[in-house]
Amino acid sequence: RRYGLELHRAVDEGEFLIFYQPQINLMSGAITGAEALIRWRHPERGLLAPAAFLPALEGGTLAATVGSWVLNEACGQASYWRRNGAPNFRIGINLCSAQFRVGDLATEVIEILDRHGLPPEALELEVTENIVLDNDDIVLEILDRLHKHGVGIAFDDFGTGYASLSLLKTYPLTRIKIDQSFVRGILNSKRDASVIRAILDMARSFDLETIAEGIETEAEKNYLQRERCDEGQGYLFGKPMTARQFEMLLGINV
Ligand code: G
Ligand code: G
Ligand code: MN
Ligand code: NA
Repeated sequence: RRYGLELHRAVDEGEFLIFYQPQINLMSGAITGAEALIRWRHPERGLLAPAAFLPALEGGTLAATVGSWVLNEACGQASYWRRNGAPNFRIGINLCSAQFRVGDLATEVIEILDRHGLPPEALELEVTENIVLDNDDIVLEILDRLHKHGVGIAFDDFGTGYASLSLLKTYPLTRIKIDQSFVRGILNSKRDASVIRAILDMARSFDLETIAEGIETEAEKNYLQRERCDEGQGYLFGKPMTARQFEMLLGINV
């Protein structure tokens, strides 16, 4: 199904919203932050996940417009939570290729941080291999600037691409997000367990933080904890949820 025209209306009418999925320190169990995940409250079709509409945005300036909205909205929310009971809260925000090609992303991000009084270390931008390979030079320049400013840069879906290793030495990364496909196999597949161990070893030697995605069971959590993965994200800790639901999880009364 194609949503081209409807997406313009969705932007104009404010039909997008953000869900938040908790990220947990695997040693202490404390919530360290959340990943912001966009949803579309479609007037007839109900709540849509990104897979149903993000592909239709690909490449267009509309993708950059929606991306800017997410940045501003999620940074505002994070700043609010930091001022109301979660002082160390960190927000993870996914970027898309179009955002690197339209306007000046680094300046925009810095302005958004200033606007909300959010310190740069409270923001972690998530980039995938696709983004990096699409636009190389510009992407590197923008990420370098943001990294120097103090913003975190996470390599999303790590391990699923082709060029992960060479990108690690080139890009100013601060964290690796281990893809959930490896976590899924942890307990049954020696190979997946080996992949996870290799990624964690490598992350340590590059001085990068780590987070494992898609943790669904206590056993998966325990395994990753033993392997000294820093953080975890997944249904075991919480599904993506509304800001109101997330506030209850944080235990803040607002
Ligand atoms: O929960 P989930 O179905 O929300 O997310 C599906 C995919 O959509 C993930 O790969 C995620 O990276 C992507 N995604 C979710 N929100 C955003 C967003 O705001 N911007 C971009 N570029 N991708 C997003
Ligand atoms: O940006 P990214 O592709 O990593 O977005 C995370 C995606 O993974 C979202 O679609 C989110 O809903 C999904 N997700 C998060 N935790 C879990 C989990 O524990 N199990 C499964 N199957 N999916 C998850
Ligand atoms: Mn992500
Ligand atoms: Na991911």
